[in-house]
Amino acid sequence: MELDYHPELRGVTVRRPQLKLLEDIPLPDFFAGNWEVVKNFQAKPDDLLIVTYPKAGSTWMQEIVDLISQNGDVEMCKRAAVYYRVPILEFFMENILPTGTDLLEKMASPRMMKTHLPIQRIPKSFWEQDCKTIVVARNAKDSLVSYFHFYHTCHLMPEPGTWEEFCQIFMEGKVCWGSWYDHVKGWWEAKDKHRILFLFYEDIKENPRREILKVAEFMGKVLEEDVIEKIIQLSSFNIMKDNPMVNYDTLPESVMNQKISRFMRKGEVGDWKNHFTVSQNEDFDEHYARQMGHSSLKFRNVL
Ligand code: PPS
Repeated sequence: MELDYHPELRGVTVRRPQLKLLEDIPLPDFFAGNWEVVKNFQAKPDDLLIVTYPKAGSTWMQEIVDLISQNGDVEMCKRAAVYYRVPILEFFMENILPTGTDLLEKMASPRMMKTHLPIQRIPKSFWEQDCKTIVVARNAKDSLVSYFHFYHTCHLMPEPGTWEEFCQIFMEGKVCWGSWYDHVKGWWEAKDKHRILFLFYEDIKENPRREILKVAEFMGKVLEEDVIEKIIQLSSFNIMKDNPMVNYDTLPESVMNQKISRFMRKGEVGDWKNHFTVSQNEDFDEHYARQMGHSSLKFRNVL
């Protein structure tokens, strides 16, 4: 049954956006209305920023950091939908959903927030304030597959086109938030210049305890053993998929049609093998080598 979490959205029709270049980043056109505010956003020294390219596990990390900061208190972490507890900095859909920067203005410190912006478009106050940043990167093929399904489900994304067309626009960086390749390389190169914890989705899947402990240490939190166990459980795919405060069941079907595909879809490593044909995979690998060949950023082999 659909939740009525946003009564203000009853009967509202959401039009799919066009892509619009904001500076050099393709974004849903409606984000343009708040772009200047985002650029001039005033970070505070104790802000914690989560960064991922779309579909790399940002919601997972939002839930992990909130669980850590609330000492694993499950009820506290159900106090609101995840996008209220850890707002999305650049999100803007005037008169339809709450604006990221407005939510952050009203939030008490220490604030936690997420963004999908590439390094060169992060508001400069984050660097001036030397804020801590957690980056999560996910291998390109699984990100692409997840993004394709999400484009279908989420009406705040443009039309996805066919699978072949989507693969093409993904490789060309003509999707929301731009090029996966530039995004991950940009953040990777910045990781030693700022207070950045760089994590991989595949590592969190492999050993959530190890990676959650890295996050807690980075946040300066010491956790009791039973709290660590609780956080591992509560942030697992199986628990999160049934938690309406993180699985986006709070949004009506007009925004997120989860009958098409669940937001918490599979949560696996290597699902791309169920989507790529042999020749698509060859083309993708060739393009990947051209884009990533010179980078020291290596994703684990997910074959
Ligand atoms: S978004 O729309 O960009 O904010 O999406 P994002 O949250 O970054 O990424 C969504 C994908 O992350 C998966 N996910 C998880 N995987 C494993 N464990 C947990 N707990 C978890 N939570 C979210 C989610 O299922 C999406 O991946 P796919 O491959 O589509 O399942």
